[in-house]
Amino acid sequence: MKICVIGLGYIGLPTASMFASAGCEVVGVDKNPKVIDALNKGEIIIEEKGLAELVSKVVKDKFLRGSLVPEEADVFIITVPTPITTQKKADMSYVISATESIVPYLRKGNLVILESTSPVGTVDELMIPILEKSALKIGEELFVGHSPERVIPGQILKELVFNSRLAGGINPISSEKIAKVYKTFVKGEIYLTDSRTAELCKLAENTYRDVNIAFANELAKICEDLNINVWEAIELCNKHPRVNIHQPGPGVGGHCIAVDPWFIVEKQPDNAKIIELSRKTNDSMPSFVADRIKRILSTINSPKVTILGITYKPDVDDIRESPLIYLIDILKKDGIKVSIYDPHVEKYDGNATDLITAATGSDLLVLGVHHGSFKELPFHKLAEVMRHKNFLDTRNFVSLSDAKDAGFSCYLLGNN
Ligand code: SAJ
Repeated sequence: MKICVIGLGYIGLPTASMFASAGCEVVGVDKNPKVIDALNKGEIIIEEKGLAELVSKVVKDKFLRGSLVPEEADVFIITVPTPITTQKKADMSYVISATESIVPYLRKGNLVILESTSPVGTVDELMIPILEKSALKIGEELFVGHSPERVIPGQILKELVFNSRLAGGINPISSEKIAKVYKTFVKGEIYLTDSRTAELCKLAENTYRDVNIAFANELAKICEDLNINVWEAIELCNKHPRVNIHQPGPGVGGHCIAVDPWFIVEKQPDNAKIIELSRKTNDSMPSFVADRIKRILSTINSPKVTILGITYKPDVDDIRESPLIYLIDILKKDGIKVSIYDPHVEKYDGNATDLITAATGSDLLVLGVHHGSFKELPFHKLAEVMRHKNFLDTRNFVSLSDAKDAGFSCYLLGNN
């Protein structure tokens, strides 16, 4: 089976590689010549556990190759970005151009699968009219559907194989064909449904998480006011066999949880009230943390803050939609000097080369991201270089006793 994968990002490249490792002939298509050049040398330009070795093998064994343009194939899989605009609307331009790019190569019996997370109606209302330009009968000569991924960065290769998946066709035969294609490497259950249901499920899965994080963040605000430690309260609530309150934090980042709920709000603004309010609650956390920082520094002239971690979640290099970037902007706009240290991020303006350099002359250390390497911070060394010894943990991650032993005044998000 020959497969053409359009879009070689965090999802497209691992997916293309999994099909290639299952023995399919795979052409990976991307507009970025750097991605294609690297791929055809068997190299990658994104960070994901195990991917470099896999890509190098399947390219060497000639199961996977890169191309700037599509080719005829049995199956076309679209894994391009679906970003959000500043007006919180879905930017479908990449899906539209990817769909248009494959039309000249479509042949009778082909299957087109959209993997990109998309608003409900993308397959039947947006893609089908474009695919009809192939003059193939949709659902009879050309089969189409949506099969969203459920993988988490850092675990992608394992979860691509073992997570269950939806096969959402525009008609039952399309769903069957989608399921058959993924069965080449997926060991998880594959559930048949229609394209609109599959589109909604992907969005609902991530929205479920965003709403529950918003509940935790709202509890953090309530507990600060009631002089309760929210982390202790949530831990005790979760002893209940049917309660699973999520974790508060400085906000919700990434190109999934922070984005997908807006795709539902856009289509259903009158019904998606809890969903919209949850998004706004999570997006309020950077300024909530900034207010706490300003209270801590209120007696210090021209204060300097050091932010530890700027990625959207721990132990990744991805800063997309990171709440810490928003927090840094708010602090800088308020005239507060900010230094940054994140060992997972190679290139970011102001990212210090090491922790002590970042903390030198600082009045407050803020733990923004709970990277494993921040679990044991050298508080005694930090105390020697900082101007004031204040520490704010926004993730309840670091043992505050170590900081207190070194003479730090300690603060915790969600605790007064
Ligand atoms: N976060 C919290 N509190 C929590 C959990 C997460 O503040 O209790 C924050 C994180 O710090 C991060 C954001 O939320 O900023 C998102 O984190 P995440 O752990 O949800 O990670 P993602 O976005 O990489 O992965 C999610 C997953 N979706 C679900 O768990 C329902 C993953 O399975 C999806 O495949 C992925 O989105 C996606 O690509 O859609």
